[in-house]
Amino acid sequence: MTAKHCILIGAPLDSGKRRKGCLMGPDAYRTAGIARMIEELGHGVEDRGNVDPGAFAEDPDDRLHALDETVAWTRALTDAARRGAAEGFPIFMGGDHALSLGTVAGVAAHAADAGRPLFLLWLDAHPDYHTPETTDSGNLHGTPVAYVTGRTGFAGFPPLEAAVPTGNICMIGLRSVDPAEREAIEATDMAVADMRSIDETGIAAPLRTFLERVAEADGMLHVSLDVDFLDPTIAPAVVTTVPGGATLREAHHAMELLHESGLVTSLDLVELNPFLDERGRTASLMVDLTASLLGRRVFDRPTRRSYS
Ligand code: 6HN
Ligand code: MN
Ligand code: MN
Ligand code: MN
Repeated sequence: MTAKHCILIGAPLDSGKRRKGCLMGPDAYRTAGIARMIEELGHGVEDRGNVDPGAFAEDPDDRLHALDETVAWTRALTDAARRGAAEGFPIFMGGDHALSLGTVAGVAAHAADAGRPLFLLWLDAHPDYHTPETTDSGNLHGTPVAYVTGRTGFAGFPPLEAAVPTGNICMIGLRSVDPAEREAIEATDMAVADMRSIDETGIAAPLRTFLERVAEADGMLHVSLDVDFLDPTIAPAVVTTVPGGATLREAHHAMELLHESGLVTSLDLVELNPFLDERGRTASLMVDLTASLLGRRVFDRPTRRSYS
């Protein structure tokens, strides 16, 4: 296994929706031992602390929730991600999914600097493909994929340095798609494996197909892992729970295939709301999944710690 230089970047962004708690995510991952786990797997690890979004205007509470705050985070995270991707393997500890407006934009800018295509694997119950114009909820955590693919409607957001082509995106785990998102997705060449198709083929088939394409293109690969990709019975600490999600083994299997591929170059851990957790089990599960992605094998797994 090639050792990575992992760079932990905290993104306590909580502006992408109304219900609070994701701001505690980075410290929950630290408490669950993410740095120690990475070291134990033989990688280097450096915790850069939390990103600061700088100044922003107070939310006037109009149709889009906390727009100015999310714009400020997008700017700050784009910079942090661009630098992090140039220096190692960044792991963005969220924070809600609005953080991916910045992390994916920054990683895409780095890939363009490096002259390599960026691919994006979206592991989520939701496609997060709304624009600020199509969202019904006004919650910007439902918009990052639209932003990073260069869709219009993002007035006020920083212009993208490099867009991710929709053909370089694979979404796995979908089971809650709004009508406007469905229509927009169907007009693209995005690869989509919803839970129905995972029932039919298993989770490995669509992932292997996608990874082959990334390898052929010598691409960089950003993985965005939303807690609600997982079934809420194993991962309760998230606001947007949707029944019928990935099982423990499906999720680990996906991470194991990602590790084996050697293709992943950056990772988002998003939507963890520690306020809703049960004895840290969701935070610990997200750390365990990250361990599988970084090379922990079934035979090497430690006996479960304190959560039941
Ligand atoms: N997430 N489609 C819904 C909305 O409000 O736009 C849910 C978004 C969920 C966001 O998964 O990060
Ligand atoms: Mn508001
Ligand atoms: Mn999401
Ligand atoms: Mn989601």
